[in-house]
Amino acid sequence: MSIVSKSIVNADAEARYLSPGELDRIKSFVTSGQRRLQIAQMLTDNRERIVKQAGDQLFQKRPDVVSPGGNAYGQEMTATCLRDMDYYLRLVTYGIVAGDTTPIEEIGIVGVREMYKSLGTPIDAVSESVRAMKGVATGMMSPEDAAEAGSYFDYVAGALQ
Ligand SMILES: CCC1=C(C)/C(=C/C2=NC(=C\c3[nH]c(/C=C4\NC(=O)[C@H](C)[C@H]4CC)c(C)c3CCC(=O)O)/C(CCC(=O)O)=C2C)NC1=O
Repeated sequence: MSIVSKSIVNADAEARYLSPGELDRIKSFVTSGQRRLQIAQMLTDNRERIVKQAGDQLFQKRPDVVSPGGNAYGQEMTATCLRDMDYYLRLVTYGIVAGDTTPIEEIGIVGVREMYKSLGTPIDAVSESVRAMKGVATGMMSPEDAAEAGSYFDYVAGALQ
């Protein structure tokens, strides 16, 4: 849910008008809208490059995951690993557009620990891959955009630790 829908649901549950604090938060959401959409667009346009470069960094840092016996060993598994990274980059763009981590949480965080455990995927390495994507992606942005986008990568990386 975006901050707008969330504020309305909360206010209506108490049959009240939006509070000054809620209106303030909605105002900053609206005024940052153009910038957030541009960031999401930029990440979307550069998704292949971001995933590829961050994947290379991950496999250099964690050669175990692509070595025999590793969870991402072999062409097919490595491709699946990169696909998961692309999933998380996509979810980060959802969060940036919504101005809220709830869509990321609902689609990609709830239950994911158990899932990766059952697959034998080292979740700390998935978290590392998200940090690597943050580095590559924010390196292509202004400091202001990097701070905005970075917080969503941090949210995912933190949730996967
Ligand atoms: C959008 C929400 C969403 C997520 C997050 C998601 C993840 C997801 N990753 C999977 C597998 C996998 N995920 C990985 C990923 C990795 N292995 C490693 O060692 C690396 C650390 C890491 C890459 C960074 C691998 C290798 C598999 C295949 C494991 C297997 O089949 O044994 C699977 C099992 C089914 C499949 O292979 O597609 C799911 C459901 N699916 C979703 O719909």
